[in-house]
Amino acid sequence: MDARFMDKINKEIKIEPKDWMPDKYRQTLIRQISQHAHSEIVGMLPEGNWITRAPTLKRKAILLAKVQDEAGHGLYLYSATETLGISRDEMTEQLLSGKAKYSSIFNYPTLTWADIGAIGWLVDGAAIINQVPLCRTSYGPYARAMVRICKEESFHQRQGFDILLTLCRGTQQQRNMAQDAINRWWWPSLMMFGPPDDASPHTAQSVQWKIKRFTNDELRQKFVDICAVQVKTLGLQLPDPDLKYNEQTGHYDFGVINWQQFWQVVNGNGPCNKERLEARQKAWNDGAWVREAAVAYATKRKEQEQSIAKPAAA
Ligand code: BYC
Repeated sequence: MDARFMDKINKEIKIEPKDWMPDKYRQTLIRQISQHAHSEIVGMLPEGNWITRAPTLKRKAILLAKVQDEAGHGLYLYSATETLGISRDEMTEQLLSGKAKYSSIFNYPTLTWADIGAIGWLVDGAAIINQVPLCRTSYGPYARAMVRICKEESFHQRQGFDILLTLCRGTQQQRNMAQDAINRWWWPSLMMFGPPDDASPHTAQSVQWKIKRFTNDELRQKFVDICAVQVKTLGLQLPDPDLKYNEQTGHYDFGVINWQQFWQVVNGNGPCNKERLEARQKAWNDGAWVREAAVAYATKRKEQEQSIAKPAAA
């Protein structure tokens, strides 16, 4: 069985829900896809914080649409995870108990409007670099969900860059705001790609199974190379004195990432971890009546259908 499975992986044949798969492959996918779904949903919180304070009606409508897109991404990803045999309730329980992680990036606060620009440019930009290869991931439902998600992410990235560009063409105070946001979001964005390859317990196996198509460090380097060029259009700087183009490698060298800070945030001690989980817990509690009503409605419908299918004997 294992050899047939690996043969399919090697031939780039997608694994589908009813196909045989090693239990560890299934568990890895449940872990990664559910954590990805949680990240989309928790990711709505820092941006949602600015919907009521967007500077114009147009910016408000765009931000509203973006945050709604993130909800949609979360829902496709929860559905893709359900095909692996875990329920939505179990996934939510894992998030709320702290067993399942969500992206470290969403544990930082959004202090000014420029943060919405920086999130779009850097956070969605990092998401695209990480997620475009996932359109070719070996598990069919995940790969197909990623195609649509990536299309929407590129719109998100463009809107973020547009916010920053507008600020940079404004007053000195606005340019300072944009620079300050980039200074705060740059290093956490690099951490989104996960720990360095030599400290990443899952990468080697996930690359072999073609769940991940590139390693964490490979994707991080791609991201740095792109941003180092794009920041010039803004006339701003990335907050890294060691950032420098390396003629020999053809890539940008960059400074040392504070991995201690990364693990602090991942392990629940970032600036907003508590607030984010409290918001999700509240949403879950407040939604209890909706879930109960949906179950009651479905039960009633089933009873009605059964009574139509089997009319009482005359
Ligand atoms: N934050 O062996 P590793 C978005 C954990 S949403 C927190 O490298 P793996 C967006 C990792 O889970 C962004 N935890 O793991 C949404 C593991 O712990 P567990 C989310 C992290 O899975 C709204 C441990 O560290 N994107 O883009 O091979 C608006 C060891 O790591 C992080 C995805 O989820 C982190 N940054 O690689 C805008 C994409 N990094 O699980 C944007 C799909 C690592 O053993 N996921 N950890 O307890 C992936 O590509 C991979 O799961 C990762 C990690 C590259 C993130």
